[in-house]
Amino acid sequence: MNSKQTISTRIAQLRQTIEAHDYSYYVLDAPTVPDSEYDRLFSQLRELEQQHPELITADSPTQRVSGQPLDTFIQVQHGVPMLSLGNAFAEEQVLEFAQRAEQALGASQGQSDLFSAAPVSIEYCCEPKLDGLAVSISYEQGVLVRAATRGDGQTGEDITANVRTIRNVPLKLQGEGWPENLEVRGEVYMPKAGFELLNQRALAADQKPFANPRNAAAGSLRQLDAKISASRPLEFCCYGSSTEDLAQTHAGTLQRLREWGISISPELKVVNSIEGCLAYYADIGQRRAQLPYDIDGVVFKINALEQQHSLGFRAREPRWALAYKFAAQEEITELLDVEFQVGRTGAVTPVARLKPVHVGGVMVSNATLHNMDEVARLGVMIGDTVIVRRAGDVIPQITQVLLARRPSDARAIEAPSQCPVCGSQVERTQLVRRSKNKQVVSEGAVWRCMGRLSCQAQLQQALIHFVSRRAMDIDGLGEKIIEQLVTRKLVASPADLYRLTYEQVLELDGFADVSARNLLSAIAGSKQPRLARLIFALGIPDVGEETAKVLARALGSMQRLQQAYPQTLLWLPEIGAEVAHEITSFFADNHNQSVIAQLAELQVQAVDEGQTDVAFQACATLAGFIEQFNISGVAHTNALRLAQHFKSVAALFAADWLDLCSVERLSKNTALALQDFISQDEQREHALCLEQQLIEFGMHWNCQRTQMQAAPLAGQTWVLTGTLEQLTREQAKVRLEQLGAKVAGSVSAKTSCVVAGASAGSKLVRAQELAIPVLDEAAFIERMTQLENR
Ligand code: 5U1
Repeated sequence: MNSKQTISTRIAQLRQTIEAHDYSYYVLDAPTVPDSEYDRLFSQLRELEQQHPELITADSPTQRVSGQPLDTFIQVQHGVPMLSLGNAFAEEQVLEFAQRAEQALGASQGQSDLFSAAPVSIEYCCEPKLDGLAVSISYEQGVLVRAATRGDGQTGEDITANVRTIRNVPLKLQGEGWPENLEVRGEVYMPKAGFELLNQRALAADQKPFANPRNAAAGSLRQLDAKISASRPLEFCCYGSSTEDLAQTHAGTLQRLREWGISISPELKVVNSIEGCLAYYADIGQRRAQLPYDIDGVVFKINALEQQHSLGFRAREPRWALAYKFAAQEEITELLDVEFQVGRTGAVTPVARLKPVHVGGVMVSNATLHNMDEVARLGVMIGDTVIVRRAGDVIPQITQVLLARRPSDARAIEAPSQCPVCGSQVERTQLVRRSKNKQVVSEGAVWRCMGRLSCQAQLQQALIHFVSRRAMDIDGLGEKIIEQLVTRKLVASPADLYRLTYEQVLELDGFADVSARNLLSAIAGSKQPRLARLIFALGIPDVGEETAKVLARALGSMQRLQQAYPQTLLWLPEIGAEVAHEITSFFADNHNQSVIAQLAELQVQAVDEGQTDVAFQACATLAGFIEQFNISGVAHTNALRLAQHFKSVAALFAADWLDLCSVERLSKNTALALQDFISQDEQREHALCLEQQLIEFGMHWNCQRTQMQAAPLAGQTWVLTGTLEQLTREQAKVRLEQLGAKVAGSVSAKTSCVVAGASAGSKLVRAQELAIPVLDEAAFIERMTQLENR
């Protein structure tokens, strides 16, 4: 064998191996090699092909994206028309469909007397109806040659270049026995997780997100530049073939297609009665929210092809198939008005008042608009015709505005300048984050009523939160009672609860002697909570139960928490710049200070006041502290040198020029920048105060840097999902573990963060349901690098 032959053989082997891995991964859903091994094979093939371009063939796995962008799509004629399906929306229609089929098949078998003949037995094949775009894909001699949209069923558009980029569509058929010409049909769709990521990226890049996965799939597939399709998480699911005689049943046909590498639905089920079909519908309907893709119903097909042939078609719909649709989850309605609701922390939230409409069987007249950023993103105005969507139990949402139907008198939605409940000023919140060691302040999406507890809405919600089970746990103080206390002006802050008298409670609706005494004793019994509960009960924005626990365990007292500088809080686990800012702003507020003072006067005091947990006191390092000053030339390495040299902030600020010059390997320019910095009284005072506070709070410099480095993610649990492209799973896991995180296999409420690679599925969906932070691979790598360089 000459070397050319050897290379050509090696290329063929590599292609075959990659195709086999693709088959296991995409069709069997059972990966056979780790991503790293797959990537290695792929790179080898690409390299060999680059060295020998004459050996490149169109069906090589490296050639999914090729060619120049098109000017327009070419029209193609479907050899066999692409049919549509009859729809059913109610059980009776399904039963009628089965009855018609039974009768027709009975008649064709010569059973003219329906009462004496044995019933015709019909097997049905049940499949989910994916909410995507119908396409046809043709193979000649096992090689993908053409793909087309459904179009009007007779003529579609040539989207071959785009469909080639879909990773689970084989460019070459696997196995044996496929016909010379094979045409498969199915749905191209975008999995929910991929859709979410795509939209997150669009939002981050200030681009308009897609309204739903179907629109995203359609927009991604009909791209003149196939490179754009290639960058989108599209998948294909085959539901049939126009090629005859592949098997005797529909399920058998799909099974053969699967053996040739074509992806079919894993939810396929053959049942032997129409009741079986109805049970399938109920089962899938229940699991619908958990499926990794959107479906709008299920499809029942008579399984035996012979029976299908004998039933034939009516107009352009087969008599042997039926789509049983779920009640629509999206409807069109009108946005009548927008009202603003005030929450516990004063957040003023826009709520859409809609012309009532049935969505998925439920009458909807309100929808959430989240915040003013969402209003701007949707570009919605009062009077607009909008699409409202309900998914599962979540609050209905407006997903799209039908701009073409905008009336001339549509009104803009504006955040109120005064609170709709108390009339106080409404201010836009600020977002504080750190970037390159600098504090960056930008405008937030939330508008807040500044009335605090003088606002009835905030007071009522604050009290409901204060007494709740996970806060002060005061039994018997339900929402209705709180409403009475507020409207009768018996309570103006949580502290007032502890001042209620027997006579006052007795006068409330529904109270008598015993119940009044019970309530007062429940209130009195709550006076000594644990510190974490008391902190949580205060309702500090962004401070949930977990953050309250961290604050309590690290600082040990309400007084320390009130005095803490934001820079001090930043050293604590899981507290970022924004939360630190919220905490310090909360305690800077006179009103809040007064409530806390009153609670203390009323002897509402934590039982564990003064107790700190060393494990929770993050090890502040002097080097990290110096790095935060953001002095020109003083990044990680020089900060370490300065820390080793001076050993305290006080010593650093007392340094003179000669001292600075004696720091090992510090450039003159850096020494000059440092001299300038430490000579500023304001900086010195601030730094010394911070140092003193950190030491006072027990977070002094005597921790080793290694300890500090070992645990920036200590206590956190991360989950890796989907395909990572730049790192292997193992590499990602090792990096996380080195930073102190645990890596788990499933997502739960305890998960700290999810890293979602390409084609991430149910874990990503679960994370989104639980509002757990999700990073894509690029953001993950950036975060790891940041933490590793701390
Ligand atoms: N799952 C599935 N979707 N779907 C759509 N099967 C299916 N079959 C179809 C269509 C239009 O048509 C065949 C019955 C021809």
